[in-house]
Amino acid sequence: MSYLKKITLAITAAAIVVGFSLSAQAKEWRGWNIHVEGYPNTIAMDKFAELLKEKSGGKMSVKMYHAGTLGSQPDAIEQVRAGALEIGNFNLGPLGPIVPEANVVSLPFIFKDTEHMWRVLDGEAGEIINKGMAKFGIVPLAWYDAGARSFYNSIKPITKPEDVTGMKVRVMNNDLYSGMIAALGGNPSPMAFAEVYQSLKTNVVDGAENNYPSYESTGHFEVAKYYSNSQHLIIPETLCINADVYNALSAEDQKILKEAAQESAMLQRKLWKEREIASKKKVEAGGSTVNEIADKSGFQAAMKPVYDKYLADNPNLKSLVEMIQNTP
Ligand code: BDP
Repeated sequence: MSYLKKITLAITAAAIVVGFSLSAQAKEWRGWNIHVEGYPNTIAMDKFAELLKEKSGGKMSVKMYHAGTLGSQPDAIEQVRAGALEIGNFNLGPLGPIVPEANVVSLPFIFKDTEHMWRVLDGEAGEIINKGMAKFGIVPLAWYDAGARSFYNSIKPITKPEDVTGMKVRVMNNDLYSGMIAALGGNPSPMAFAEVYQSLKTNVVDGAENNYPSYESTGHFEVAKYYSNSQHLIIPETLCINADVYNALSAEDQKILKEAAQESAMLQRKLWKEREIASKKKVEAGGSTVNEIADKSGFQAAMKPVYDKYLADNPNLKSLVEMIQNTP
């Protein structure tokens, strides 16, 4: 073989190898997360990215953008739906206004406790919620724990529904939450998560509601000292992917993706339990007053208009509500 021919062959072979590996290597996805460094979700999402790369031999990879650097949650949900972002960790609260089935978890007191929520999500009701999300362009891969949300404010401990009367309370963007505050006689103020600290500090709002880890990680406990354990909402979070991206994957890659997500969720749930305890300790040490509400029946009874409105808007979802209520 002539020298020239050898060179030509070598170049052709190299080009084939380069071309092949370029086409096999998919583009790096982008993942949205609202939480800061060290938060259970942040650690679990980084773990997901690591596992995905490892299990797929580098074929699938995602770069995580934490602390809401890619924008607010309602915007990020739209971006994942549109495929401008591929991955997100979303609370089902802000997803609810888009996906009626997913909104069922935002009915106050629908879950008895977190264990009840897992049983529901692992059963038929969970399937209905999953399918609901897929219809709107989002494929859920695994569930993260977000504990229970309770009220906190800068005025006084809340022990009965009337204590909320007249209070201006920040809620996530979802009519069910505005209805919930209104049903207690308060003034709901829907607002992005990132704006809550300043609004509490400057008394634009009197209070808000969240779980211990978020009350602590955001510093809200520094500016709203009364945390009252109402536990009125137990809302799961989903680690999810854009549906078109998911559907374009091979069955094998979909399996790898789900495995990585499940493993990350197991880690998140373990870290969550630890963080709930640590955050409660931290806010108490920081001067917050935590009170229990032994009898929540007044709060529960006050939620009737919220349920009535949801069922009037979604008559077809009555059976889903009952399915959850009847899940032991
Ligand atoms: C936190 C959720 C986060 C929400 C936030 C909020 O993890 O997704 O954005 O509450 O209240 O508990 O906006």
